Amino acid sequence: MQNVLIVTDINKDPDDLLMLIMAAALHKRGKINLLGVITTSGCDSVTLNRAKYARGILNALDADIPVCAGSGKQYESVEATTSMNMFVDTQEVRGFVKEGSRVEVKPLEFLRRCLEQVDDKTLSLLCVAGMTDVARLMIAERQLFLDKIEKIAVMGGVTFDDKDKVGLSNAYNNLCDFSAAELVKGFSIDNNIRTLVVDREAARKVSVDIEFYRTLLAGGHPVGVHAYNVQSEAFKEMINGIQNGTNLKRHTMEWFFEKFTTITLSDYDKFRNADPALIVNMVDRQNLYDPLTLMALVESEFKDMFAIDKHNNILLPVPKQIREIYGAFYDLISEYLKNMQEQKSAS
Ligand SMILES: [Ca+2]
Repeated sequence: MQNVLIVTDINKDPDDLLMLIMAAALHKRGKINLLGVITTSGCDSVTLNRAKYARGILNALDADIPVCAGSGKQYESVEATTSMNMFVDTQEVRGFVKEGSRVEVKPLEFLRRCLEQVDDKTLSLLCVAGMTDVARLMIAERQLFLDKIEKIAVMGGVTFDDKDKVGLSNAYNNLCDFSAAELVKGFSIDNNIRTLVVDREAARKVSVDIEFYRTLLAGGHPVGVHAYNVQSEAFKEMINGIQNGTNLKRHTMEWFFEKFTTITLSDYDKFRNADPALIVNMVDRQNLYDPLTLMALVESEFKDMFAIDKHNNILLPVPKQIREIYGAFYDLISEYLKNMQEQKSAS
């Protein structure tokens, strides 16, 4: 069985949340053995809140998985620090945080224990967040890491120069801690670790629409309802920012429609004062990012759905069977939540 350890920065965007639901579903179906979850990005109090939140979500999913808060880190860029230290604390999130109060706080100890409990070369590492703790583990427990880790999947991005030398793109997860990302990349290449990198272009090939979230909302499971709310709040906030001019300059209404919908308009100005909820309803193209990276990692289940490019020892999975990927994603998450909700109402 494939043992899986997850590094996530859950909170704010819905894709870490969907990835976590999917991981719990795969774990419950016996497709993977989810060993643990570690939360990174931001100062100590933020990684701790993320950990409690993840633990609360897993509790609500009836998945008793150990969770640990990763090392807090101050980042060089002020902008990065500000955005990473933001923990969106809605009433719903606070409820999950409260439910998930029992988490661990010593990341290196936690990771070491996860590695020690598995057979050699059976552990897969999913990195869908900054890589501070993974880099620290590579340094502190080099041999243990090499003995136990079978492969790594990263949501990020790499570049290749004309000699095929690997560099890092400006993907968010790289920027979170660039030196850690450099170290992880170099270590994986030097030691021939099977490394799968899912980049933005690949992630763009599979997207979800508002219907998916409506299904979760209608299913009534608290985590499904929460996923719906997280995504609509995140979009509403983005639209508010565009309408009030507080977002990045390049984030215009036209940008929003181009990125998140298949709709092209001749005039975007008419949405300048529109109700954000109305615009959210038009979203039909939201990329899968983190869940897609998990699927690329669980090759026993999903390998045939991807085409894999190989460049200087780095594997670049690109969605090939788009409809099948979306179908598997949709079924795993909605069926799992639906079954749980039905069992709950029956008892
Ligand atoms: Ca993430």
